[in-house]
Amino acid sequence: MTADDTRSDLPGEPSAGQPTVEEPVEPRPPLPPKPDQAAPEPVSATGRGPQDDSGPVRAQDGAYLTNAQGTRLPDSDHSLKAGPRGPVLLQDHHLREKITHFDHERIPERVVHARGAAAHGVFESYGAGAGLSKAGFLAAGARTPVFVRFSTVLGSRGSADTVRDTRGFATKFYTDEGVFDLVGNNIPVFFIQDAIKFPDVVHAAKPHPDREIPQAQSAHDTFWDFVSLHTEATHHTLWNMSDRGIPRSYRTMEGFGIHTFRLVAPDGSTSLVKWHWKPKLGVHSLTWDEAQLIGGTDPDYHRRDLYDAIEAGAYPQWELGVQVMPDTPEQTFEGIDLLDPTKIVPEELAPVQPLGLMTLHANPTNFFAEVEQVAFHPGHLVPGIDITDDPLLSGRLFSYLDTQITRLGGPNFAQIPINRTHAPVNDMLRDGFHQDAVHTGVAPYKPNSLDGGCPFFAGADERAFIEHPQPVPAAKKVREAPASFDDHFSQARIFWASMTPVEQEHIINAYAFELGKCTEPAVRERTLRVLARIDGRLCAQVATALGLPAPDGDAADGPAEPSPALSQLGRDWPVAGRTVGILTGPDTDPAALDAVRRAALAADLVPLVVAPTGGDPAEVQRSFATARSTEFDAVLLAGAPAPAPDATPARDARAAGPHTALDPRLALLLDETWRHAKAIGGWGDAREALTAAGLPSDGPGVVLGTDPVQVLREVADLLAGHRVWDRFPPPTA
Ligand code: HDE
Repeated sequence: MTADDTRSDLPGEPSAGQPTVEEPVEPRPPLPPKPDQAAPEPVSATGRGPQDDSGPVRAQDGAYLTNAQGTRLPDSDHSLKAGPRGPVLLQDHHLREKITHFDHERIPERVVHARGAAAHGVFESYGAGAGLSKAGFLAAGARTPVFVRFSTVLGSRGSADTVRDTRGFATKFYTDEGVFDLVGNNIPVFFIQDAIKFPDVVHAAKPHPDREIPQAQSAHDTFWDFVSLHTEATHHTLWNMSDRGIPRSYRTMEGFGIHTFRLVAPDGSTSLVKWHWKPKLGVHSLTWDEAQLIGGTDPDYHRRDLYDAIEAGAYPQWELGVQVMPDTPEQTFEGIDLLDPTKIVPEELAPVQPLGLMTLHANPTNFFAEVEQVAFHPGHLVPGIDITDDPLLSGRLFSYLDTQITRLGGPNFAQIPINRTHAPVNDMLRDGFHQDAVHTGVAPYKPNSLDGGCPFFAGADERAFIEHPQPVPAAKKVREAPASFDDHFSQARIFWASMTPVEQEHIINAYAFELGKCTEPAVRERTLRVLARIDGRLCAQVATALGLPAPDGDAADGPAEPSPALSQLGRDWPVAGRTVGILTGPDTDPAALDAVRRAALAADLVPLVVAPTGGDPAEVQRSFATARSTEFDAVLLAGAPAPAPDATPARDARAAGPHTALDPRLALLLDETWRHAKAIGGWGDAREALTAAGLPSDGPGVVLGTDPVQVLREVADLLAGHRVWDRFPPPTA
């Protein structure tokens, strides 16, 4: 063998006849961002921005590799050495710059909400809020750029998306009057009523400090120890144990501002409001089993779903709405204390009034620059939107600014491109770490005469933010909560009473799982006593699952009035954006496949063709090696999919019948699709394939026919209800 023969076996070396994949050698400028990925135009305090030809500040520029000072480099692969086999020289300033920068690439992750994904979009106002608030972005026809970050709360940056947890839903509106941040969650109530308890609840929910276990979940002793002792957490914990704790997608999550805010109208009148985001796709969740599978097979599930939908042009949309309550001195509504963040106002008492539509249409161009560095703050307010005295909100107004100073390395994080307001800034704030601005003038103070008195104060007529002069009742300083905050159970009971039987069953299973993971008997028993205050059956069934006696009696006071808006079931939702896996095999009729794909696209569904092996990505999007049922909202068996390779053994005894050798990956996919109560359609030999997989071809949610497009239509009708809920076993009494 010659030396040349050996070279052709090296990794990366093409062998004869194969296409060559080589690093390009001709200098050329970096690729520009795709047109639909443009970040909001930055207008910096330095004045540098899109009006300059220089492009975004500190972006990569020019065709040649340089050091950080812009000096071109001939090599970046070898350290400077005393001879090819000699020691590396300390004088290698290029090596030091490269490694030192790398050493400092990571910034502290967020103390909560570390794991997230985000997108750019636009908010278009209907004008319906113009009479409620003087905020310019709520005026009729106003279009405002937004950036939205979704997140889990407990896990660290690398944790899985589908854990049981609350989700963050934080929106930055780049309005003409300054930035407005609506920093909400997907659950409308919170664990605590006073910010001073936040470190307690977070310490309890985070992994145990000795073992750093478990990651990203509440199923452990310290969490349940805290929430069983601190019963104001009961309502939020119940929401977490419901299907809301495992959303199907960020696109199918509601968002809530939680606290009551005060809107100030152009005429100075005020109202108390609660913010809501309503997803156009409806509110859907995963099943627990799906969430577990995805945690292993695709931990980036939610992040990927958001990214892919936007790339595909299926832009997610939410309507922003408010529940409007009169601003009375008591700040209560129908007996509900509006300053208590553990309480909702049922939508049946105060309907959500739609104010505008948000569309997310562009993915971030750089995850670190945008998603990691974005800094939200409930105190970023604009004229027309003010706070109330909710004690949880007051603490947040302190916390967010404080945490950004550590996380983003100093007080100048508002200058980071993603955080820059689109309104002119003249703030007299100076210097500090990471100061990017070169301020002119000599008098960064007021009053001054040396800079001509600039900048000037604005009045209400010049759109200044002026705090609403809310009267403060004469009172003594106390460390106390009002008596109304003592009610920890009535709304948990409303939530439980509003769930359908299958949703209640999921809640029971969730408590049984979480408490089953607790090892301290006192924690389990105390939690059962809390559950008894919500509902006797809930308590008894969780107790049975744990092998414990249920505490005596249901101590709750009277039946609760359900709020139907709290249930995710029983409604038809749009099917746009839902994924349909089309399972094909060599015998699938291409004409039928083409017709179904077209019909699916016409219905705004996302068809994904799955074939035994991959293929041209335009034709086949998934192979049996990579596809899992969890990716699809429904599946179609396209004729005779996957007659198994001869060598493939039958899955098990159930795989009898014409398809004795049904591909085991297909059999597993069908089994999971069935188990997760998703619609299954098919034509041709689909019935045989189902039988071979051990599934009833006449069961609920199975649509078989001869016309593939008609089958798709019927499957789409089932998708409107999200799942085939009849497949879940009826709850035991
Ligand atoms: Fe947060 N929260 N929070 N929080 N929160 C943070 O700020 C805090 C609370 C929420 O995508 C932190 O920048 C306190 C309620 C979201 O970047 C921190 C209290 C709600 C995000 C912080 C609360 C939220 C955060 C951590 C109790 C729903 C992610 C990193 C008084 C209305 C924002 C950061 C993003 C993030 C403090 C309670 C929502 C430490 C002290 C209630 C969506 O500042």
